[in-house]
Amino acid sequence: MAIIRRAPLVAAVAAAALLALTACSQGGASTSAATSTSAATATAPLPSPFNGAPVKVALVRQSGAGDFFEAWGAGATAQAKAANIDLTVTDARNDNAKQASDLEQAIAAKPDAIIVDHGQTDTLQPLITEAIAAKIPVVTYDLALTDATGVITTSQSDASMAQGVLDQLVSDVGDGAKVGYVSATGFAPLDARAKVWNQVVADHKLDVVFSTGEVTESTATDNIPLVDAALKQNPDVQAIFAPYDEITKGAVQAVIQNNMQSKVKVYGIDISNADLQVMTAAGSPWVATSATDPAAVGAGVVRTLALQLAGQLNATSEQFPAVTITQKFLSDNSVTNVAQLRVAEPKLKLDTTLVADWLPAVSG
Ligand code: SR1
Repeated sequence: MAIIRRAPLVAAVAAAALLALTACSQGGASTSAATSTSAATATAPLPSPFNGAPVKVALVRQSGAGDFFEAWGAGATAQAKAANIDLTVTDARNDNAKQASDLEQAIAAKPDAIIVDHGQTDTLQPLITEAIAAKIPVVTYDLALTDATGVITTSQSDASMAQGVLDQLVSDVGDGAKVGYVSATGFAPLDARAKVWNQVVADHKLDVVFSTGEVTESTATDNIPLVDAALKQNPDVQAIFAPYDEITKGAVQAVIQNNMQSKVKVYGIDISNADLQVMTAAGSPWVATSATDPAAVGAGVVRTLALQLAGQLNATSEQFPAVTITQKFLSDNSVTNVAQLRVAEPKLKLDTTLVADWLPAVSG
């Protein structure tokens, strides 16, 4: 009886998870991750240096693959277009040596500015110092630097993101619960989230029964066997913290294929159309996430640069705020895609953040 009753749920959630994994494992453009953006109307003319020939900006990315990075890139590209920026994008596909070489070439081309999206401190710091010495303005996103002199740094509010979703985890499963952790080290946002995780584990005496995870060019798919093995060794685990949506999707799929979705809750970070399909599928173990709208963040990073070049930025560091979203919130507000989520949570649009009358936020 139990098996017959649960079968449609298993099928529904498994289908959603598999659809999401398929969407993100193909690389390149993904229909489920794609975010359409449109430019809001400026109410003042573009100031210098944007009121002449297009301003040349190099965007040097560690990876553009996966829902978050595709939507972020779409937002950055749309905002650049609206500000008369000619954006040249390189994607190192997680090859850190290639990202360093991309940055070297970008510096040699003497652009008006450079944006560096993610990357490893040791390979990129010397080149960023070189760019600053060459008087090329640099804005970073999600990159830890040992010397940020002259650099504008940006990120999401990673600590509050992790705190928000972990508060939900503790509220759901209680102090002392058996928990699993799926993440990777050496990525600035994941390292920032790990600090909060370690503190919450200590404060609430959580029993961490496994820690695993990796970031690759097929992160969702590659984490399934890791979490699958961890679940088989720790069938009493109650909750998993998997703080990057590609990893979250892998963890969810592993829970489903072990038929453990009624007893293991998954807590993630980030949101996309594909993620929402997984979260809202009947019986899904992914119960909460903390997220920004990645398209709005990509656009916000470009606006940070534009304001800096126009002499209108008053800070050297910007953090984009996130919201914590539960399955219940999605269900109560009938949200099944990012467009509906922006309506239910307008803060995600970031349309009053880092804007000017000549530089409105592009809207999703
Ligand atoms: C590999 S680092 C992945 C994270 O970076 C982005 O900022 C997203 O939030 C994602 O979780």
